[in-house]
Amino acid sequence: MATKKPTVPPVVPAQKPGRDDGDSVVLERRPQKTAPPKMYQVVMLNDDYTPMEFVIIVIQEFFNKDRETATQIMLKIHLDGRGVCGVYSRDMAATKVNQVMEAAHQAGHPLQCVSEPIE
Ligand code: TYC
Repeated sequence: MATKKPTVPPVVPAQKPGRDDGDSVVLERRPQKTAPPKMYQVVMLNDDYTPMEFVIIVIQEFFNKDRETATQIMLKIHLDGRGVCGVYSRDMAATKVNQVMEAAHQAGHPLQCVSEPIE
């Protein structure tokens, strides 16, 4: 029975990475592997029924704003229809949305809140 001689893989001559034949160093541009994490803004929406005071307290409590800032954000939402309460990682933004929606639901208010990727 004829056995086939195992073939030897071709030997590629080793090359020092990053050097060409001369003295110069060759820098290779590599595509970036990890993109910076996408950030999400938590946007609160206006409605005709949720009391202003409730919105101010929610913004203070869940977005760590002082009363003055929370009042300004609430008024912006009231006037423009929507306003950004904070910017977070995707998970943290989702948590904030859930916290706000849960608090509004518990209190019987129709307050709505969404998260949106930025850029
Ligand atoms: N428009 C509401 C009112 O007049 C107040 C309000 C502000 C409701 C912001 C929701 O996200 C909101 N009582």
